[in-house]
Amino acid sequence: MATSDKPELEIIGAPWGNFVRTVCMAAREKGVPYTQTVVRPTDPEVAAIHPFSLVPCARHGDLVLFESRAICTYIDDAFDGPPLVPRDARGAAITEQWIALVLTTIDPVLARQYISAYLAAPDGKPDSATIEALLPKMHKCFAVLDERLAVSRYLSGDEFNLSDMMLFPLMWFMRLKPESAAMLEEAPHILDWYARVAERQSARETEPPVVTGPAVACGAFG
Ligand SMILES: N[C@@H](CCC(=O)N[C@@H](CS)C(=O)NCC(=O)O)C(=O)O
Repeated sequence: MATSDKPELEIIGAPWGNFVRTVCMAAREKGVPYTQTVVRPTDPEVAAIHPFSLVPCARHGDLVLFESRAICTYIDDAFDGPPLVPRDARGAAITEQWIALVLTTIDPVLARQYISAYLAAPDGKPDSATIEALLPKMHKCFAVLDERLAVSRYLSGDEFNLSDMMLFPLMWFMRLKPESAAMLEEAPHILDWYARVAERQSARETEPPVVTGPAVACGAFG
């Protein structure tokens, strides 16, 4: 490893955070050892790094980073190991296209709005009008992904890459709530892709522990 003389990478955030898991998968796929500091986004340590107090954050030597895409770029470029994104212009652009779509359009609907509605509900039962209002946007996300994965083995083409790592932890959450689980059941190509990715060592080794009740809310987002 080119940076073996450097300190170990530290990833900050709990295993339930979907983008925390993305970064952990990226490190494992790259073959980069890391330690994970399990703290909530509300922890002062996170607030001191991320201007909006979000995880993941990371440290490597004197480098301190926030934002999952930036951390993955660093993991990919600073260490030896298999590339996480294609090195050719065409493959890289297609990969960035899907990463951007997950980060800017799919995650905001499925995680920040839908899953957060469940986590914010004191009894775990969100207001039905809130969920109803989200359903069309959620259907659109599932339709776009299922259509893509019908013609492409992985999100960006024939090979597994960082775009799949961006999406996979989010889809793990989709299995846990009723409306999203029902949409997944009607998305056979997403399901096939999910099964393929779930078999990877990086996915198996980052599977969040199963917990119930408020701990889920604490671990996942708050
Ligand atoms: N754009 C950020 C998003 C990070 C993000 O949304 N993190 C969630 C957990 S996966 C979080 O910290 N949520 C806490 C909150 O919203 O208060 C990234 O890609 O790193």
